Amino acid sequence: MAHELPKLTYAYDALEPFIDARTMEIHWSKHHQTYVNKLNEAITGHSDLAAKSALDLIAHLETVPDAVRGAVRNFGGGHYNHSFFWTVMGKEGRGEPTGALKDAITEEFGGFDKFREQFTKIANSGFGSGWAWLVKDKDGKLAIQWTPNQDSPVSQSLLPVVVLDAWEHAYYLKYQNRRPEYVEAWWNVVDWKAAEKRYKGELFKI
Ligand code: MN3
Repeated sequence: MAHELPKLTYAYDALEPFIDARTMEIHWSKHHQTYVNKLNEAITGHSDLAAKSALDLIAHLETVPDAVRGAVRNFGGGHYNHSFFWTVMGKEGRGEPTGALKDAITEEFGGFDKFREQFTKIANSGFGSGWAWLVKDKDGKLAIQWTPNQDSPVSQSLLPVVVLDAWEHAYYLKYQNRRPEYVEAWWNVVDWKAAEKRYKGELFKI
Protein backbone atom coordinates (compact mmCIF):
# COMPACT_ATOMS: atom_id res chain seq x y z
CA MET A 1 0.00 0.00 0.00
CA ALA A 2 1.67 3.18 -1.18
CA HIS A 3 1.72 6.31 0.95
CA GLU A 4 -0.71 8.97 -0.17
CA LEU A 5 -1.05 12.71 0.16
CA PRO A 6 -3.75 13.28 2.79
CA LYS A 7 -6.63 15.58 1.81
CA LEU A 8 -6.62 19.03 3.35
CA THR A 9 -9.69 19.54 5.52
CA TYR A 10 -9.92 23.22 4.56
CA ALA A 11 -9.61 25.29 1.39
CA TYR A 12 -6.32 26.76 0.20
CA ASP A 13 -7.56 30.22 1.15
CA ALA A 14 -8.84 29.24 4.61
CA LEU A 15 -5.74 30.62 6.34
CA GLU A 16 -5.72 33.95 4.49
CA PRO A 17 -4.45 36.58 5.08
CA PHE A 18 -1.92 34.96 7.40
CA ILE A 19 -0.90 32.15 5.08
CA ASP A 20 -1.83 32.83 1.47
CA ALA A 21 -3.72 30.44 -0.80
CA ARG A 22 -0.93 30.17 -3.38
CA THR A 23 1.59 29.12 -0.72
CA MET A 24 -0.86 26.55 0.66
CA GLU A 25 -1.50 25.14 -2.81
CA ILE A 26 2.17 24.76 -3.70
CA HIS A 27 3.21 23.63 -0.25
CA TRP A 28 0.60 20.87 -0.12
CA SER A 29 0.24 19.79 -3.76
CA LYS A 30 3.91 20.12 -4.77
CA HIS A 31 6.24 20.02 -1.77
CA HIS A 32 4.29 17.54 0.33
CA GLN A 33 3.44 15.43 -2.71
CA THR A 34 7.15 15.19 -3.53
CA TYR A 35 7.93 13.81 -0.07
CA VAL A 36 5.19 11.22 -0.55
CA ASN A 37 6.50 10.23 -3.99
CA LYS A 38 10.10 9.98 -2.83
CA LEU A 39 9.13 7.96 0.23
CA ASN A 40 7.29 5.53 -2.02
CA GLU A 41 10.32 5.33 -4.32
CA ALA A 42 12.64 4.73 -1.37
CA ILE A 43 10.69 1.76 -0.05
CA THR A 44 10.04 0.17 -3.43
CA GLY A 45 11.41 -3.36 -3.32
CA HIS A 46 11.35 -3.47 0.51
CA SER A 47 8.13 -5.36 1.19
CA ASP A 48 8.69 -5.29 4.96
CA LEU A 49 8.86 -1.48 4.88
CA ALA A 50 5.96 -1.12 2.46
CA ALA A 51 3.63 -2.61 5.07
CA LYS A 52 4.49 0.08 7.63
CA SER A 53 2.88 3.47 8.27
CA ALA A 54 5.01 6.60 8.00
CA LEU A 55 4.82 6.85 11.79
CA ASP A 56 6.09 3.29 12.22
CA LEU A 57 8.95 3.98 9.84
CA ILE A 58 10.26 7.17 11.41
CA ALA A 59 9.57 6.15 15.01
CA HIS A 60 11.79 3.11 14.45
CA LEU A 61 14.46 4.28 12.01
CA GLU A 62 16.90 1.77 13.50
CA THR A 63 14.83 -1.03 11.91
CA VAL A 64 15.15 0.49 8.42
CA PRO A 65 18.01 -0.98 6.32
CA ASP A 66 21.10 1.25 6.04
CA ALA A 67 20.73 1.64 2.29
CA VAL A 68 17.39 3.47 2.57
CA ARG A 69 17.46 4.82 6.12
CA GLY A 70 18.52 8.32 5.03
CA ALA A 71 15.79 8.51 2.42
CA VAL A 72 13.14 7.21 4.82
CA ARG A 73 14.27 9.69 7.47
CA ASN A 74 14.05 12.64 5.06
CA PHE A 75 11.03 11.74 2.93
CA GLY A 76 9.11 9.77 5.57
CA GLY A 77 9.76 12.62 7.98
CA GLY A 78 8.67 15.13 5.35
CA HIS A 79 5.44 13.23 4.77
CA TYR A 80 4.72 12.76 8.47
CA ASN A 81 5.62 16.29 9.57
CA HIS A 82 3.58 17.97 6.85
CA SER A 83 0.58 15.70 7.41
CA PHE A 84 0.63 16.68 11.07
CA PHE A 85 1.24 20.36 10.34
CA TRP A 86 -1.97 20.67 8.26
CA THR A 87 -4.07 19.25 11.11
CA VAL A 88 -3.04 21.81 13.72
CA MET A 89 -4.05 24.81 11.63
CA GLY A 90 -7.46 25.86 10.38
CA LYS A 91 -10.42 28.15 10.82
CA GLU A 92 -11.43 26.41 14.05
CA GLY A 93 -9.90 26.60 17.49
CA ARG A 94 -8.05 29.86 16.95
CA GLY A 95 -6.87 32.13 19.73
CA GLU A 96 -5.29 30.48 22.73
CA PRO A 97 -5.14 26.98 24.18
CA THR A 98 -7.97 25.87 26.43
CA GLY A 99 -8.61 23.08 28.91
CA ALA A 100 -5.92 20.56 29.81
CA LEU A 101 -3.42 21.94 27.29
CA LYS A 102 -3.80 25.46 28.65
CA ASP A 103 -3.16 24.16 32.17
CA ALA A 104 -0.10 22.18 31.09
CA ILE A 105 1.37 25.17 29.21
CA THR A 106 0.81 27.39 32.25
CA GLU A 107 2.48 24.85 34.50
CA GLU A 108 5.51 24.35 32.24
CA PHE A 109 6.09 27.82 30.85
CA GLY A 110 4.30 30.14 33.28
CA GLY A 111 1.48 31.06 30.92
CA PHE A 112 0.61 31.23 27.24
CA ASP A 113 2.41 34.52 26.61
CA LYS A 114 5.68 33.19 27.98
CA PHE A 115 5.29 29.97 26.01
CA ARG A 116 4.59 31.96 22.86
CA GLU A 117 7.66 34.08 23.42
CA GLN A 118 9.95 31.04 23.85
CA PHE A 119 8.45 29.16 20.92
CA THR A 120 8.75 32.21 18.67
CA LYS A 121 12.39 32.65 19.61
CA ILE A 122 13.19 29.05 18.71
CA ALA A 123 11.18 29.23 15.47
CA ASN A 124 13.02 32.37 14.39
CA SER A 125 16.51 31.33 15.42
CA GLY A 126 16.51 27.72 14.22
CA PHE A 127 19.30 27.54 11.66
CA GLY A 128 18.50 26.67 8.07
CA SER A 129 15.42 24.61 7.28
CA GLY A 130 13.51 22.91 10.03
CA TRP A 131 10.53 22.76 12.34
CA ALA A 132 9.56 24.25 15.70
CA TRP A 133 7.52 21.91 17.88
CA LEU A 134 5.62 21.75 21.12
CA VAL A 135 6.08 18.17 22.26
CA LYS A 136 5.05 15.97 25.19
CA ASP A 137 7.43 13.40 26.64
CA LYS A 138 6.59 10.03 28.19
CA ASP A 139 6.08 11.64 31.61
CA GLY A 140 3.60 14.11 30.16
CA LYS A 141 6.02 17.03 30.38
CA LEU A 142 5.84 19.67 27.64
CA ALA A 143 8.89 21.06 25.83
CA ILE A 144 9.71 23.25 22.85
CA GLN A 145 12.00 21.69 20.30
CA TRP A 146 13.68 22.55 16.99
CA THR A 147 14.28 19.73 14.51
CA PRO A 148 16.48 20.35 11.47
CA ASN A 149 15.59 19.24 7.92
CA GLN A 150 12.68 16.76 8.08
CA ASP A 151 13.61 15.17 11.38
CA SER A 152 10.66 14.41 13.60
CA PRO A 153 10.24 14.27 17.38
CA VAL A 154 8.53 10.89 17.05
CA SER A 155 12.00 9.47 16.27
CA GLN A 156 12.88 10.46 19.87
CA SER A 157 9.70 8.95 21.34
CA LEU A 158 8.13 12.38 21.80
CA LEU A 159 4.51 13.20 21.03
CA PRO A 160 3.94 16.24 18.79
CA VAL A 161 1.30 18.69 20.05
CA VAL A 162 1.83 21.67 17.72
CA VAL A 163 4.28 22.37 14.91
CA LEU A 164 5.41 25.24 12.76
CA ASP A 165 7.06 24.55 9.40
CA ALA A 166 9.98 27.00 9.30
CA TRP A 167 11.30 26.00 5.87
CA GLU A 168 11.49 28.94 3.47
CA HIS A 169 9.08 27.18 1.10
CA ALA A 170 6.40 27.64 3.80
CA TYR A 171 6.51 31.42 3.62
CA TYR A 172 8.74 32.71 0.81
CA LEU A 173 6.00 33.75 -1.64
CA LYS A 174 4.30 36.08 0.83
CA TYR A 175 7.02 36.95 3.31
CA GLN A 176 10.21 36.43 1.26
CA ASN A 177 13.09 36.27 3.76
CA ARG A 178 11.06 37.67 6.69
CA ARG A 179 10.60 34.54 8.77
CA PRO A 180 9.63 36.49 11.93
CA GLU A 181 6.62 38.02 10.14
CA TYR A 182 5.47 34.57 9.03
CA VAL A 183 5.91 33.15 12.54
CA GLU A 184 3.92 36.06 13.98
CA ALA A 185 1.13 35.46 11.43
CA TRP A 186 1.10 31.71 12.04
CA TRP A 187 -0.07 32.16 15.65
CA ASN A 188 -3.39 33.38 14.21
CA VAL A 189 -4.17 30.10 12.45
CA VAL A 190 -3.20 27.50 15.04
CA ASP A 191 -6.12 25.19 15.86
CA TRP A 192 -5.76 24.85 19.64
CA LYS A 193 -8.68 22.44 19.86
CA ALA A 194 -6.84 20.06 17.54
CA ALA A 195 -3.67 20.61 19.57
CA GLU A 196 -5.44 19.79 22.83
CA LYS A 197 -6.78 16.62 21.24
CA ARG A 198 -3.20 15.65 20.38
CA TYR A 199 -1.97 16.52 23.84
CA LYS A 200 -4.59 14.26 25.46
CA GLY A 201 -4.60 11.54 22.85
CA GLU A 202 -2.54 9.11 20.87
CA LEU A 203 0.41 9.81 18.60
CA PHE A 204 -0.70 11.22 15.26
CA LYS A 205 -0.61 8.35 12.82
CA ILE A 206 -0.32 8.34 9.05
MN1 MN3 B 1 7.09 22.38 4.29
